[in-house]
Amino acid sequence: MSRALKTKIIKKCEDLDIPLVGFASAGRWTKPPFEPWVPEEFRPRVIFPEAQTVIVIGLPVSLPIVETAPSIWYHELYRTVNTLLDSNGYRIATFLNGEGFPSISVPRDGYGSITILKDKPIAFFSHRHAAYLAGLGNFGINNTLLTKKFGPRVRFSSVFTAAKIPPDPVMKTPLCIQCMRCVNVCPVKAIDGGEYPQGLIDKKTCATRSEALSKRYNSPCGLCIKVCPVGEDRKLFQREDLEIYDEHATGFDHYHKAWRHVRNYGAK
Ligand code: B12
Ligand code: SF4
Ligand code: SF4
Repeated sequence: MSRALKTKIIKKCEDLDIPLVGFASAGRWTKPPFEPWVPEEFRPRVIFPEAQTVIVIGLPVSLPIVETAPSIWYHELYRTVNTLLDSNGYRIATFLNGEGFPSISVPRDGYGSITILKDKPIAFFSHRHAAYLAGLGNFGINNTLLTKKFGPRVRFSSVFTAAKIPPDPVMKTPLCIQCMRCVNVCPVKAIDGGEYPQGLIDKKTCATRSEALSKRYNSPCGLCIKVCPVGEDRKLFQREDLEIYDEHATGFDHYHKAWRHVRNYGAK
C-alpha cells in the first residue's frame, strides 16, 4: 500500500482544481454493501483484471447555472465538465503509468447517444457506485450520489489502477433528508420516492425527456439535482432558502426573471 503515491495523487488533483477525489480498493465491489448490487461483469476487476484501486474524481456543476435548466447554459456547462472529467482522468492515468503502475481512465458516461440509452439505460461501469465505495457520498431518493460539498451537483469519472493505494472509508451517515423535493419537481414523475436502491427511477421515462430536450439543445434536465437542499454550495451561492424555486413565493422575482431570460436564447 503506497501512502506516498496517494499523497502525490491528491496533490495532482489539487493542481488540476479537482475538488473531490476518493479511493476504493477494487475488492470492495465483491462485498455488496446493499442489494441489488452491481452485477459481476460490471465490476472493475472483471473489466480490467489488473485493477487494485479505483480512483474517483468529482467536478461540480455550478448551482446558479443548473437553476437555469433546461437551458443552453447548463447544456454547455455539462459539456465542459464532461470534457474536463475525461481529460483529467486521462492525465491521472498517464501520471500513474509514468510511475510504473498500469492505469486506465473510464469515460465519464460511456454511451453514444441518448437514443441508445432509451433502449438500454446502463453503462459498462457505474461511477456513482464507484464514488460511493470511494467514500465521496451516499445515495439520495433521486438516485444520484449526494456529496457534502455539492449535494448531487457533481459529476464523476474513475481511473482503474494496478497501484495498491490505501482506500477511504465509505460514508455511513445518510446525507439525503428525504424531503421529497426531487420527487415533486420531476416533470415526468420518474422518481417513485422509495429509498435507494429499492426505489429506482424510471430510466426510460427520464431518458425520453432528455432525448426531447437534446433535440432542442437544452438537455440535460437536471431538475432533481437543482432542488436538492443538500450541499455546501447552497451556502456559497446564498441559495439556502429553497422557496427560491417556488414561482409564487415573494422576493425571488429577480431570480425567476433571470432564469426566464436565459431560457429564451440559444436553444429551441
Ligand atoms: C445511463 C445513465 C443515465 C440514465 C439512467 C439513470 C440511472 N439512474 O441509472 C438517464 C438518461 C435516465 C440518466 C439521467 C440522469 N443522469 Co445519468 N447517467 C447514466 C450513466 C451513463 C450510466 C448509469 C448506469 O449505468 N445506471 C444503471 C445502474 C448502474 O444504476 P442503478 O439501476 O441505480 O443500479 C442499481 C441496480 O440496477 C443494480 N445494478 C447496478 N448495475 C447494474 C447493471 C445491470 C445490468 C443490472 C441489471 C442492475 C444493475 O445495482 C444498483 C443498486 O444497488 C452514468 C455515467 C456512468 N457511466 O456511471 C450517468 C450518471 C449516473 N448520470 C448523472 C446525472 C447527473 C444524471 C442526471 C441528473 C442528468 C443531468 N446530468 O443533469 C439525470 C438524473 C436521473 C436520476 N434521477 O437518476 C451522473 C450522476 C452524478 C451523481 N452525483 O450521482 C452520472 C454518474 C454521470 C457522471 N459521469 O457523473 N442517466
Ligand atoms: S433528470 Fe429530470 S426527468 Fe430525469 S428524474 Fe430528474 S427531474 Fe425527472
Ligand atoms: S431532494 Fe430531498 S429527497 Fe431528494 S435526494 Fe435531495 S434530500 Fe433526498
